[in-house]
Amino acid sequence: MMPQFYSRREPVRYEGPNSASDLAFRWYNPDQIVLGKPMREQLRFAVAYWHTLCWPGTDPFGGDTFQRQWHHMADGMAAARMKADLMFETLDLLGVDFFCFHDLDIAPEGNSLKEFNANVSEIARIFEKKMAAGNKKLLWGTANMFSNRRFMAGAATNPDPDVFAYCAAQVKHCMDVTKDLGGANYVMWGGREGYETLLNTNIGHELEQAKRFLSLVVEYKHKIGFKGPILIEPKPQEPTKHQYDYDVATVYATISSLGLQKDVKVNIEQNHAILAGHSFEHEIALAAALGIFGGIDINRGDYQSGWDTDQFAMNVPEMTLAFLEILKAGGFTTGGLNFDAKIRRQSIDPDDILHAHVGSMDACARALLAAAKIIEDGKLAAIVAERYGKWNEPANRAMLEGKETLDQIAARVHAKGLEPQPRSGHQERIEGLVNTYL
Ligand code: XUL
Ligand code: CO
Repeated sequence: MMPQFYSRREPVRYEGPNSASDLAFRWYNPDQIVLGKPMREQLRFAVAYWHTLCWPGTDPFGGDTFQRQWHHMADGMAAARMKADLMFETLDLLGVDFFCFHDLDIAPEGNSLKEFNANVSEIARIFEKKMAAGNKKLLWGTANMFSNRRFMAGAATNPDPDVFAYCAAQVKHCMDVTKDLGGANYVMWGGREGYETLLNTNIGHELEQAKRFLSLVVEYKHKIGFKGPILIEPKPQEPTKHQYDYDVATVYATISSLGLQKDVKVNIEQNHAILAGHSFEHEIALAAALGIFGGIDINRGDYQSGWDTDQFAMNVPEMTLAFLEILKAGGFTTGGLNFDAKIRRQSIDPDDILHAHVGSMDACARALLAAAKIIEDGKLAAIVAERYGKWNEPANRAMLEGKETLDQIAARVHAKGLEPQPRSGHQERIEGLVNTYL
């Protein structure tokens, strides 16, 4: 039995914006209806196993700052059971409904894939009981195919076909477990699917491998009747110099070239978006426009660092723009909001984990409320609708619908003496308007 980890046993409560408590929700009120749905359904929060329970506070210059008991136990399965207890305790304290994991987060590898699979299944059976008892759900599962040295040159895109085959076996088991646990999605983040130098890389071959692997995964999803989508998580670089699933546009090219838009969507992470030179809201809006929006990994990258700092997201005005795009897209369906975020390595108190999640859940709630106000008010949508309004005129629709050829359009322009009249984009007026909702 582990000694009490957090300083409290009582779940964190909603106490409203004026609460003086050290630890309380001020904005996240799970049952409050926002745009027709309770906040808990609008937000579908998930706690990430890896950052919360697996990362010990290391960085390239220093070791374990957290000194958690389970990182220093000889019996890996006993440590895994301790982490499982703690995950469900964390979910209860935060009032979060979902969690997410990599296979390697939940159980030790042992000495063979067979042993690893058995370990993963054993912990999954523990999850099953705890999920039923606490009404908790799995947002997604995924396979860690980037930590072990066998994956140093990639997983499915490895030059060695033995690694490709090994990955198939590992993903098969992880999909089985995810399905057995009623997972809402299955995620693929291409941890080392990329290259360090083109000099030793056959990029065309590796892209073919990636596509074949994705096709195999989708075929297997249908074979076992896994209902949720496969979510690819784009990232432009880190750990490799260049990752193939660079951003939403690149992933869309892969998905659409295979005709898999119905089965494969994207899980968009804030920090990955900005590493790719985009804003978070850009990636969400693009995915929604392309019909492949799945879910998000909420976190915050540092704008001065060129790497994935995975900080807890706290910036309400910025997050409002992301939630606006999510709400415009109709909100989450199978996907949700996974806290792919880690406390800083100096935040060594166990309760820092709670403060991080509560602070970020409140920030999400405020952003959601502000975005909902923008939508309910309708002023912004009216401005945009008006900006594109002329496309509703039959002659203009005809151009879009392919009813006119280039030379027919040209003839119409000349016959009318058409001279386009520039109109203001009103950017500052709109930015000012958005600020009135915050
Ligand atoms: C890494 C990352 C992963 C995925 C799951 O940058 O975001 O944790 O979310 O593999
Ligand atoms: Co992520």
